[in-house]
Amino acid sequence: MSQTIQAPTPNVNLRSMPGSEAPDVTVLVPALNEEDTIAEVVDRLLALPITKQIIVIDDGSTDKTPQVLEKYKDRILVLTNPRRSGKGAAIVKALPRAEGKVVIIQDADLEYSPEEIPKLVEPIIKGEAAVVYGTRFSEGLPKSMALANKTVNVLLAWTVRLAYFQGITDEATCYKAVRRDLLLQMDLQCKRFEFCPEVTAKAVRLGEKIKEVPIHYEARSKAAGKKIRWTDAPEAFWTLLRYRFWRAPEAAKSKAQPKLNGSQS
Ligand SMILES: Nc1nc2c(ncn2[C@@H]2O[C@H](COP(=O)(O)OP(=O)(O)OP(=O)(O)O)[C@@H](O)[C@H]2O)c(=O)[nH]1
Ligand SMILES: [Mg+2]
Repeated sequence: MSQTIQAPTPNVNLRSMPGSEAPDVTVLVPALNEEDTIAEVVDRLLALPITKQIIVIDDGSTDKTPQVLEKYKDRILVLTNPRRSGKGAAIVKALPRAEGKVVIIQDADLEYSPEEIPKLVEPIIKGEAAVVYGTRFSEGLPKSMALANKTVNVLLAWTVRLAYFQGITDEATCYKAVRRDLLLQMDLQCKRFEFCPEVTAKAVRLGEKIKEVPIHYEARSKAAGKKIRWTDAPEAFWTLLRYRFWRAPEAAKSKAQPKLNGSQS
């Protein structure tokens, strides 16, 4: 969290500018009461050396998050909900506005470092993968992560291995990069933190292999603003099992969409 912030560069490929081309990446930033970190998150995203569109979804924050976002409105898209609807619902709301070839989620709390985004989206832009997850567990369990979270994360990864035959190590990572057309094809129904297992389940059921890339992770505590609760864990397992053993209608569709380095724009 103490990384140097580079000077923001203009977001030259933001699609709102007439005549500009589609950005490579859309970064979706769900934010609920993140006044301490949202400015640094946006600054570091703006500084990334990739063509990107940044969409922040503020869900009726009652702290200074809306005021902080005000000064970025010429460079990013800010969507505002009058009241809290959940991380998943916020992402679903923003998806129709996403114009990047790849969509990635960036939490607004700096547990994840925005500078890692280029290496996560690269395999998708090159057409080598459609779904890339940043894994926090490539070198064991992060020391900063609470024991309960470690346990749930390990069990979630094992559920995916056993039920979906995908050898991933980190199912619940925030850093999920997905080709936009594939994400739209999933017709996501999530409201809260079950965004993660729904994407995992539907990606596999749509025939994709999830590629993992190692990332750094610095966990924050509940006192520092973490909103996810242990009560979100049963929902995550249930979502994985539901989409595995009860047929997801979207998963029946064929993989009709071309790869990025095909005709996709
Ligand atoms: N828009 C919106 N964002 C939310 C909501 N709840 C949480 N968030 C945001 O979602 C991100 C993740 O929330 P955290 O509380 O840090 O939970 P986490 O354990 O990091 O969750 P995951 O990233 O899903 O593993 C943060 O940027 C929050 O501000 C919500 O109801 N609406
Ligand atoms: Mg977080």
